[in-house]
Amino acid sequence: MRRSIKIERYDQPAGGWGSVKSLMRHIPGNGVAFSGPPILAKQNKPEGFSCVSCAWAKPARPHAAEFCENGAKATAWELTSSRTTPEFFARHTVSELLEWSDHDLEAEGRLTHPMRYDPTSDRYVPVTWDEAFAEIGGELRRLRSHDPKSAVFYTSGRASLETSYAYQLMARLYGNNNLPDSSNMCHESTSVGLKASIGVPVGTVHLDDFNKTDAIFFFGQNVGSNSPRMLHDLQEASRRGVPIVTFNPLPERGLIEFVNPQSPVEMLTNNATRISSDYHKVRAGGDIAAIAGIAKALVALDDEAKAQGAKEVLDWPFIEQHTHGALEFIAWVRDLAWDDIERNSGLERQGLEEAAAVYARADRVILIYGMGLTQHRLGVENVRMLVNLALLRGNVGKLGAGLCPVRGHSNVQGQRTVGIADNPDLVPLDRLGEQHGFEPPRERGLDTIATCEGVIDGSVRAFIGLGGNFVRAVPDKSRIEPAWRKLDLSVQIATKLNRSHLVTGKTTFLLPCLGRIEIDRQRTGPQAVTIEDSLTCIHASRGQREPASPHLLSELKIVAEIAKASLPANPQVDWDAWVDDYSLVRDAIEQTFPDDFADFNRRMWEPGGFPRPLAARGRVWETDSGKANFLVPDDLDASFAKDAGEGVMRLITLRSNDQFNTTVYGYHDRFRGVDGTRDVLFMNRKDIDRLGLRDGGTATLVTAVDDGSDRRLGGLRIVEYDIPEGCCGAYYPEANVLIPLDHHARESHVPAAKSVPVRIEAG
Ligand SMILES: Nc1nc2c(c(=O)[nH]1)N[C@H]1C(S)=C(S)[C@@H](COP(=O)(O)OP(=O)(O)OC[C@H]3O[C@@H](n4cnc5c(=O)[nH]c(N)nc54)[C@H](O)[C@@H]3O)O[C@H]1N2
Ligand SMILES: Nc1nc2c(c(=O)[nH]1)N[C@H]1C(S)=C(S)[C@@H](COP(=O)(O)OP(=O)(O)OC[C@H]3O[C@@H](n4cnc5c(=O)[nH]c(N)nc54)[C@H](O)[C@@H]3O)O[C@H]1N2
Ligand SMILES: [Mo]
Repeated sequence: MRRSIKIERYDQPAGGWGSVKSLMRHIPGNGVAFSGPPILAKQNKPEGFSCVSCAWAKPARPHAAEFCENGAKATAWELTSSRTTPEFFARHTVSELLEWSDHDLEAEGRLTHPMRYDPTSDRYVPVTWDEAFAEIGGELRRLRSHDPKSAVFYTSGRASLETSYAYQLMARLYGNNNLPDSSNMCHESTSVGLKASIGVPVGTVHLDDFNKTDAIFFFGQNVGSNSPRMLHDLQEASRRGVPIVTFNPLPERGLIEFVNPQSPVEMLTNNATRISSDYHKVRAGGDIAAIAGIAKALVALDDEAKAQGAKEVLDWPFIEQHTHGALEFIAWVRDLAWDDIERNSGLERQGLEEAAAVYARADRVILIYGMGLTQHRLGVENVRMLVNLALLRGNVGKLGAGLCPVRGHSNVQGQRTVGIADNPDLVPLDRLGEQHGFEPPRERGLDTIATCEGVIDGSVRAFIGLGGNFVRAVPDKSRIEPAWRKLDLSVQIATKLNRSHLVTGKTTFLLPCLGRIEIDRQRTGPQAVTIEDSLTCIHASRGQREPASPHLLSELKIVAEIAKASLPANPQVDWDAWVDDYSLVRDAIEQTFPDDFADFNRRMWEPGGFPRPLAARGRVWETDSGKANFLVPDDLDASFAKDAGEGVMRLITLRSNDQFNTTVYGYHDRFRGVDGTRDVLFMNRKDIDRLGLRDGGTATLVTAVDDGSDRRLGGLRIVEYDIPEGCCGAYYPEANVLIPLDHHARESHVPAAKSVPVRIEAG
């Protein structure tokens, strides 16, 4: 379908009438069975359902409408009245569907029947659930007898704690820790980085801290599109006069100003609240240098204060009592040259000194971050560097202060909490084994990158996907897709059709499941599930809508049936009882993780959720040194583009305001002024001129890596944009073809999606 394209600078606040208009495009008339208010009124409420979009906290005292533009879009997308039926699959071959866009595939609506791929007709054909489970079980049993490590169990971060717990148990009973999940492409740099620095793999901030903070430092997260409900917390902080100091290469509207669409007064007067008080357009990959500059300026302020007999700027009592490695870190910072800091960060000394002055004046600082830090070669070091900054003034384990990684999928953090981890050290395997009567595998499993490598080299034979769009979300499409076709078994548990379902293996099943908004009826009645939000609070969620099709099964039921069909009988795991009554799974979770889940079945109903205990909040450091660690990075530049040579640009892969990961709701990136297309390349005016290109002209991106693969993405319309020189931006997942598989964060293996080295060719 041809769409008319409009590119126009957008300078309205986030929220406001723009969000209402954007929402209306996705509600009635659009094939959406959506009686707006009644269902939305239950969103993120104690007795309602947890939003299927982002993981931001759900307050104990919710607003009348506790949803945002994008949360409402996600709800509408799941509740669509369109259906992807067996008749649809009869009309279209898989080869034909492979030519469809991500948007058009999912826009066909909810999957209704279990389907099996038939290579002879190149079509999906209906299959009964019993046949599907029997065949999947047979194939998994056969593979297990050769090599129990040849199957992989992927999760996208949406499945509930109950399903996730059952799923990790299935993988371990099968005989491996091959549990990659979407966080391997996302906040794994956080899990690795924070664990080494402060002894917990998650953020330390609770919602209440926002009311007490004196300053917020905000790195590489696009709140306006990706966690809009957080804008309420930022707005309240801003109104109290709290400075918000932002580091982001792009002028993201949600980080600039906000009109609360739920406030009639603000809407009528268009009275916007400023969000960022200072905005530093750091170069992609330049955060280590930027933070080093702030730290250097803080050390200088501390020296000055000492010389004048004034109050010290660094929190020395905290540093001495609670940290390790401070002196080495401070010595490293002192030795850095401002020239190097400026060149690597793309920022000027004066701006960094001003940021340091704001930081020094505030007693309690919250440090927020997202993919702009984690998706780099030095993504883990980026996270540690932010911790170093926090530790200099004791901003961990103090009311109103702490680290706040903003998680992606609504339960991605919780999945890790209940054992979805390729690293078995993170799971109490002894207890798990004793509880369920087996000897858990101890060898490290495959993460997302290792899974891709295993698919390419043929050692991975089977892939089970609990949600998500693996093939589309990972790097290096041109290498992954052909290799995928050699898999013996590909099983995709999903709500909507996507590209991963079309890149088939030798045997391929597409199994449709209930979404979280739907009523999940089992033998003991409708079931509730639980999820953990970004701020480590665990909530109940109860489905509200009739299922999209009578043939759907719950995710837990599907996992249980696959487990029963593929594993040897085990009298200590009663899968059927778990499916009948999910509270029994919660009892099992409580038994495996007694500290986190004490009294789980009762506390899940607490308004606002119940927080997991976090040692670092109480300044107990579960690290190697027993202290919070200052860790010195070995490079100021976090990116792969560092040594890529003359003329190489840093490509930032971006989400639009009209997508949730690979789910493309539409073609309108309102905040960046792009309408009708996703095939754009954001460039700085000077780079456009220097390369002899033209605003509105067409360009091809070519990955600047000489490894024998030609990676390119053409047909992009050049859009002049306020982006640092030497950086450019294009949308994910389209740009994933450009990312080499081995370009990932060194320690966490998160693909380095925020500064891909590219050359730009005209045409
Ligand atoms: N509506 C909606 N909500 C979502 C999602 C969605 O796709 N749509 N996705 C969900 C998921 S899974 C996740 S992980 C989160 C993702 O949410 P974010 O963490 O916000 O991820 P991105 O949208 O990739 O944007 C990262 C931001 O980092 C900036 N950036 C890029 N490179 C750098 C850098 O080197 N340094 C700094 N300081 N900044 C940089 C970019 O300009 C951008 O503003 O959102 C979740 N919520
Ligand atoms: N270049 C680049 N690549 C990236 C990123 C980037 O910023 N740049 N971001 C990365 C990040 S942060 C992430 S998290 C990954 C995302 O990777 P994934 O989590 O694998 O992908 P999603 O797009 O979230 O998955 C969407 C699909 O999930 C299915 N689904 C939706 N709801 C449900 C449900 O309730 N149950 C089940 N079973 N299925 C459901 C639907 O079929 C839908 O098509 O992508 C990563 N890839
Ligand atoms: Mo994510």
